[in-house]
Formats: sequence, C-alpha cells, structure tokens
Amino acid sequence: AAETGETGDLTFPQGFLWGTATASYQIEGAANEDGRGPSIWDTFSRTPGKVVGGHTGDVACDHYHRYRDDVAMMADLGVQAYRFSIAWPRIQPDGSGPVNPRGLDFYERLVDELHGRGITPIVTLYHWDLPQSLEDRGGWTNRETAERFAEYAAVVYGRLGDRVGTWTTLNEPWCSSFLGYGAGVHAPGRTNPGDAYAAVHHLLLGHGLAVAELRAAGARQVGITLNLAPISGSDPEAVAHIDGLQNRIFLDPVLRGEYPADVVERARRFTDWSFVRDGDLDIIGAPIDLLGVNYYSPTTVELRAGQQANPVHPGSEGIAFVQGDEEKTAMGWSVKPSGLTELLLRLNRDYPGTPLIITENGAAFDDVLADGRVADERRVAFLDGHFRAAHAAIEAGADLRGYLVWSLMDNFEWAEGYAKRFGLVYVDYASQRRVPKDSALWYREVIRRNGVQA
Ligand code: GBH
Repeated sequence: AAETGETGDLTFPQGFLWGTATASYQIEGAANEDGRGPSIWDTFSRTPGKVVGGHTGDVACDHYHRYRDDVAMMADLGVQAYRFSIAWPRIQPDGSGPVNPRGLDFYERLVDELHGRGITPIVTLYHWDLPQSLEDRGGWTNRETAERFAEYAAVVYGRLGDRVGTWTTLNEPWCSSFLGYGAGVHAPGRTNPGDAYAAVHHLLLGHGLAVAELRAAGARQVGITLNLAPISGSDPEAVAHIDGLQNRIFLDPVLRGEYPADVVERARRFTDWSFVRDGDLDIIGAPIDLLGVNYYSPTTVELRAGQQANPVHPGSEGIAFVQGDEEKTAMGWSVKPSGLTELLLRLNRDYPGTPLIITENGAAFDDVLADGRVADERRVAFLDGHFRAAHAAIEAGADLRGYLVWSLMDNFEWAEGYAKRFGLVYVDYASQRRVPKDSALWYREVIRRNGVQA
C-alpha cells in the first residue's frame, strides 16, 4: 500500500509503474515511408484552416528514424514503461486486407529496443490515425470499421504478442467521436451529432471485438484508455448531463455492459440508436484487465439561459462551461490536481474491481530553451501536485497501478500543431535536437525514489 516513508517521502506501492506516453502520428513523421498509407490525420492536417500554422505530422519528431536514440534517452531518464501507439496505416495501408510487413518490422524493432533497455512497452492500438480508405467508406460511422479494427488488432498481436504484455485498444474514443464527427475540430472533421453517436458505438464495438481477438490469441493484460473528467456545478441535472456525455457514455458500456438510460434519452433528438444491435453490449462489456485514465482538467458547469450548445457536447444548450481564476496551462485548461483524486475515487466507487493506470497526465506551458536548458518549474509543480493527488487516491483505496506522463517529448499537438509543448523533453524542430527539460530531470528522481518529497 501507499505509505509515508521514514524519510517523510510520499512513497508509491512497490511495483508501481512510472513511464511516459506518446502517439504515432504525433511523433513518428516518415509519413510516406516503408509503405505507410494515408490516414485521416494526413488528410485533415493538409486541409487549409484545420491545424494552426498549417502544420502536419509529415516529419514531426522524426521518431521513425530516431527511435533508438529516443529509447536511449528514456533509459537515461530512468523511465520504466513506455506507452506508444501503432499506426494502423503502417500495418494495413488500405485499412483492411494486405499486411505491410515493413510496418510491423518497425514496431518490432522499437519493442526489442525497449526490452534491451529494460523498459516495459504498453501498446495502444488506435490513437486516432484511421486509414483514409476506411474513412472513405464511412469511417467510424460504418459498422464495418469495427470489424476491420479487430482484424488489425489480431495482425499486430500476431507479430508482437510474444513480447508485449499490456495492450489497450482505443485512446480516448470521446475525442474520435465528439471532436472528429460531432464538432469537426479533429479528423475527419465531420460536424453531425448523429454521426458522433454512431462513431461512439462503432468505436466501442471495435474495442469489444478487438478484446475478443486479443484474448483468443492469448493476451493477458487488455484494456482501453478513456479521457475522463470530474464534473461539478450547482445544478445536479446539468452535471449529470455532461457527466453522461463525457464519462458514463463510455464507462457504462465497457464496465457494466449498458448505455446509461439518461444519455440515450437525451440523444434521441440526434439519433434513434438503430446502429445498436442485439449482442453488441455483451461484446463491448466483456471484462477488461486495466482501465487507462487520461486526466487533464476538471469541468465545471452551470445553468445559463440562452447559452448555445457547446459543439463538443451535442444538445448542451442552456449549460455554460465556466472557469474560475485558478491557474491555466498554455492550452487554457484549468489546473486542479484534486480533480484527479476525485476522479480515481469515483471510478473506484462506481466501477469497482478494475485496476487503473494513468495513461496520460501532463501539461503544455510556454517553455523556452535558453543556454541549453528549459526551466519549466510550472510543469514540475503541475506533475508534483498530480502525483500527490494520485498518492492520496491510493491511500483512500484506489487500485492505481502506474502513471504515464504525457508526453515523453514535445510533439504534434493535433489541431494546435507544434506550438503547444507537452514534453518532458524539449524538441528543437529545426535540428531535431532533444533537450531534457528540468521536469525530466526532476521526474528521474521521482522514479528513483518511487515517490515525491513530503
Ligand atoms: C490527449 O487528449 C490526447 O490523447 C493526446 O494525444 C494529446 O496530445 C494530449 O491529450 C494533449 O492534448 O477545455 O478545460 O474543458 C486530451 C483530451 C479533451 C483534454 C478536451 C482536455 C478540454 C479541457 N482533451 N479537454 S477544457
């Protein structure tokens, strides 16, 4: 159990896994190499006006060519685990059918390199880079995409299953569906709330079908990563509404095998839910071994007459999203470490029995490289606060197994391009030089002590 050591340090449980996280499109570059097909993010980022500065992931951190150095750098930082995602279009350039062995070769080399340095690989099968040809056939609004995803999962497991122990299916299906198909601010840039709900269901079905494939092939640790947020506010109905759209619409099907009735009712103005077939929820609700939690910031709502719907939450007319005068990151997101304690304890209470791992937490700040150093004391304070919050949750009973900081290094921050820096390591995009920020050096000490100083 968590404890306060003799030194006064806040110590984490023995075996607690400290690591970092990235995603394929955000770091790899090499967009046209070794047979990789186009993804929806290639298309979206090349569409004028969609990404700040017209940035794309064509080069990114050039990790595809520099993975050996990047793994060595992680080893220098004492990182124990590394969560990365696999680019589906490298494995199946058309999203189905022929497998591109050179794509599998790359991830095999990466995984072997990690093992060589004593770093545990944690694979995400889908972090938003859907093969464009599947989008051309309807993308996640098409049920067949879920079936193609399960086939792809089996292909990847077939090559890496003997050397990767922990698998997660999807990263943040909320973003894929509500940002990608509802609000249009992420690829594929569609703006139809009904499509967003169809995408939710087919993403979840894809998760469930992939879990079945992975299990049949012998996988031992299988899960999903959700972006979750504690929702607060003075009006319980408004809180329930947004909690339903942000959290329960994914948690309930995956962990209880049912959609929340209130969410289904409220969404009826956008969809008749006819895409949900008998048996789907049994597939989606099959047991998982690990729930990945991505936490960035809490949400506060209040009733406000005449408020227009927030485009990322269809049907949220009359609900205002409010912020206080608390600290904000460069993304404008509120900093509230106690929200993480609250979230973990809520999961422990409402969805007991599933071990948790923080698959992402971190922040963008206005980092400056000067004299070979990045003095990012705000990131140190941010992470320190959130580690303490996680420790408090463990002490109060949450079954938290590990903590993966977003991100290993600065990278392509989706619609924000390269302007927002989330890394522990600074990337000079002109030279591709990596410079560990002060936070990286501080994190190395946290890992070494398995805790933070009291
Ligand atoms: C993650 O998404 C992604 O998995 C990762 O790829 C990405 O780089 C990283 O986070 C950083 O963005 O406006 O205050 O209500 C994050 C999902 C959804 C988290 C929107 C913050 C809005 C906070 N985000 N949410 S607020």
